[in-house]
Amino acid sequence: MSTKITHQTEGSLSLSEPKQYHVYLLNDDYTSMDFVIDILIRIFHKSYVDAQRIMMQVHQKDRGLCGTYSYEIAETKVHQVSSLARESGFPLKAVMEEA
Ligand code: TYC
Repeated sequence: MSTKITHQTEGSLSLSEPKQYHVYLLNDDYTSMDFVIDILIRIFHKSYVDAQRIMMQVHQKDRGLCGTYSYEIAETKVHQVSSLARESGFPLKAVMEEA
């Protein structure tokens, strides 16, 4: 992802940081806790202890932050969660939101 160059009214250039996106896992009643922990380790590179903590937060509070990334990386993580969940027969979903 390249840094955006915007033109200002004075004609000078300013550099702005590319936007960042939070990726959250959503709770549901059917996905197993072990599968969610596995996703957090494999897709979001969490330790077992952090994965367990994030999974429990989603279970109790309905969503939990998994990481913050550029648009393309966040979108890829959301798709990876969907396809691994679908393959395993779970309805697990991830969503992204501008940070
Ligand atoms: N609520 C699920 C259960 O009781 C566990 C779960 C946790 C599901 C986190 C999704 O993102 C999730 N089996």
